[in-house]
Amino acid sequence: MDDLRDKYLDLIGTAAGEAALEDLRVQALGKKGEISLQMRELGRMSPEERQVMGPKLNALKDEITEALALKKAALADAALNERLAAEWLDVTLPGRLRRMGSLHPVSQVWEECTAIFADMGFAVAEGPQIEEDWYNFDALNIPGHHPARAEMDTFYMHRAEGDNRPPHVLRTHTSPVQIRSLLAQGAPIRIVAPGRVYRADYDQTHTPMFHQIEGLAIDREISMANLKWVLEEFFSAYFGRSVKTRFRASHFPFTEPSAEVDIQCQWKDGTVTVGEGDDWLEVLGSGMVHPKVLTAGGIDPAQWQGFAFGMGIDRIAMLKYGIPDLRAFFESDLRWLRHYGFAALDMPTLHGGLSR
Ligand code: 2NL
Repeated sequence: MDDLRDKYLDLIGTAAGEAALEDLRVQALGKKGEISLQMRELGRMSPEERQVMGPKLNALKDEITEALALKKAALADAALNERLAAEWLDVTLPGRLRRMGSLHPVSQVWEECTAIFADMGFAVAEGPQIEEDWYNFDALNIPGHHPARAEMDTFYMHRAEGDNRPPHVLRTHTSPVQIRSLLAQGAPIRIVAPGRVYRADYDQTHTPMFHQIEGLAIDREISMANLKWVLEEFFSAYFGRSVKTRFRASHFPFTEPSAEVDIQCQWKDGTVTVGEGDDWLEVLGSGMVHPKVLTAGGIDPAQWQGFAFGMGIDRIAMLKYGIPDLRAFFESDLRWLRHYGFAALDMPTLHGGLSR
């Protein structure tokens, strides 16, 4: 009996895992286990013998049962410790730094502009970049023979040979968006149309693709005075200080009367600062919408009138952030973008500065 005890305690002590333990339990205490068989023998013993062997066998059974339970707990403990060691993780380590992307400066200025006009009640309108020439020219009182068509260096999308319909063009301004809005929703209307526009021109101040924001307000009694207020309000909000404006008589086919608008500025050490000094910088064209344009937009000029303006987004971005060369905007050079501080969530501070 002591042999049996030593044998099982030994085997349990060195068992490698739960499956081996279970085998041992069956081997010792299962229906046909060694100890169970011996207990069955008790029936054939004399009462005296049984009185000695019975308690001994029961004690042995209890001892092995407990040894099995203890070993099982020890194995589970060891397994847990092994997992804890293997899956160790330092949650206090700093994260891996990743450089964040950010909006392109032109996109930032685009959104600033639309937000300022939105505060004044202008909705944002968008439209196709490939236009029918009627929307880009005719509707804006620029007929086929008009020199403005040639002056605008238009990109034409040629039709197949023998297809004599008028050509599509890359829009040269966002005015066609406003014609489409007029035709779709009528008057009264207050919209701005920001977007990409195209003209075949390339030098330090011109790229074949650039960005424009146009504005349009049509109602019963809209006047140039409303135009002046809206623009002065816009420039003050955009440059973060009050900015004087100067309206100079001009000419556009789509407005009558027309005015070019200058903003107050100062040149010093080859850079320009907006909102101080007594120099002027031209930034915008504007006027009262021509009656023929209203008619093309399905609006009765005897009932309605209003103003329109057009402004280069890239140009006012250059002014605000002191960027001298327009071409760099569209070269996607990350060193240039970082140099001008256009990091994510990090709007550059106001200084205005454009090298002469
Ligand atoms: C410029 C001139 C201008 C407009 C754009 C416009 C649009 C409609 C009707 C009438 Cl639907 N006018 N747009 C008016 C005046 C000037 O832009 O030099 N922009 C940079």
